[in-house]
Amino acid sequence: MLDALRELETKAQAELQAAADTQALQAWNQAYLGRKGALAPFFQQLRDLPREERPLAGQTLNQVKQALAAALEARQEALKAGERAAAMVAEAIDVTLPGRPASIGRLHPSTATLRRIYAIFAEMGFQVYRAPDIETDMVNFELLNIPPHHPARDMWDTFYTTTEGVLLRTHTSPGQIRAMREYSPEPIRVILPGMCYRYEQVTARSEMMFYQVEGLAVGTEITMTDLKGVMAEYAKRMFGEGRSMRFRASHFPFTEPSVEVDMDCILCKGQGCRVCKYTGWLEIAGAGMVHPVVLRNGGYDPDVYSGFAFGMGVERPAMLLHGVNDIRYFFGNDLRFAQQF
Ligand code: FA5
Repeated sequence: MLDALRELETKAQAELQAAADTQALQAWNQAYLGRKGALAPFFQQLRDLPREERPLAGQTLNQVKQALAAALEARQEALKAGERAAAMVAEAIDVTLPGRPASIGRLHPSTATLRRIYAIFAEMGFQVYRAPDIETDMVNFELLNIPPHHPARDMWDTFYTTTEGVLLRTHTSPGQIRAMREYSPEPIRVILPGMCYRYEQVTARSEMMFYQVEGLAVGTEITMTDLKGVMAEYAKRMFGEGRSMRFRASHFPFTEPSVEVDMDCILCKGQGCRVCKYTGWLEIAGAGMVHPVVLRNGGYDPDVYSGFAFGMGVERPAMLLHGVNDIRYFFGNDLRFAQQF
C-alpha cells in the first residue's frame, strides 16, 4: 500500500504541475482529493490492514493527503499570480502619456466686444441698464412714436408671440422708455445692451438676432454737441486715435433731429475699399436728440428736459476689429470660430 501511495503522489504532483488553469485544477482536485477521488480507496484499505501496519500506513496516507492539498494551494496561487501578471501586460496603462488638458472656457466674441463697450462708456459716466428682450408692441413701437400704420414698422418687423401685442424687441430703444419711467425726473446717463430680433433676410452682414447697445442721456442742458462728443470719444477708444467723424442727416421716429454717425473706414483709412463700399466711411450708429413725444412718454417735460440717444450694433464693429467677413459665424455654434478670440 505504501508503494502504491508513493506512486500515486508522484503521479498527482506531476499532473498538478501540468494543470494550466483553474478549471484543470478543479478537475485535479476531484480526481485525487475528492470524495470519490484516487485517495479515497486507501482509507478503505487502511481498515483492512493488520493492526501493526496501520499506524505507519495511516501516517503516510495523511502525509500524502496533506502534501497534495498544500501542493494544490501553492499551484492555485501560482496560477493566479500568472493570470494577474498576464492581465497587467494585456491591460497595461501607459502612465507616461500626457493627460488631456482641461478645456478652459472663454468669452463669446459678442460678449467680449460688449465688455469693451461697457468699459468705454463707464469712463464717460454711463451706467448699464437692463431691459427685457420680450417687449410689448406699445413699448417697442407706439411709445417710441411708431403708431400701427407707420412705415418704419416694415423695416423693424419682428417675431411675435402667441400673446396679442407681445413680441421680441427689434431694437434696444424700448429700453429708453423703461429707463426714463424709472428715473424721471432725475437726469439719466445709461447704456442699454441686449439682444434684438428681426424678421430679416439673413446674409453675411445681417442676422435675425444680434446685439445692440443703446445710449441715452437726459437732463436739462443736453445738446447735440454732447452727442457728437460722446460718439467721437467712443470711436477713438474703440477703433483707435485719429478717427474722423461724419454726422449725416437721417430719420428715426423717436429722435429729432436724427443722424447716422459715420467714421472713416479703419481698413482703408478713408481711401475706399470693399468693406466701406468705396465710400471711405463706415456707419457706426443711428442717433439723434430724443423726440419730445418720447420724452413726454418717458415722464419728462420736453420744455424743460432734453436728451440724446444712439443705437449701435455689436457684431458689426466686432467684425471690423477682428476681420470677420460673415456675421453668421457669431451664432453658428462653431467652436473653431469662437476659439480664435
Ligand atoms: C435702430 O435700431 C435704432 N433703434 C437706432 C437708434 C437708437 C437711432 C437711438 C436713434 C436713436 P438700426 O435699425 O439702423 O437702428 O440698427 C442699428 C444698428 O444695429 C445697425 O447700425 C447695425 O449695427 C445693427 N443691426 C441692425 N440690423 C442688424 C442685423 N440684421 N444684423 C446685425 N446687426 C444689425
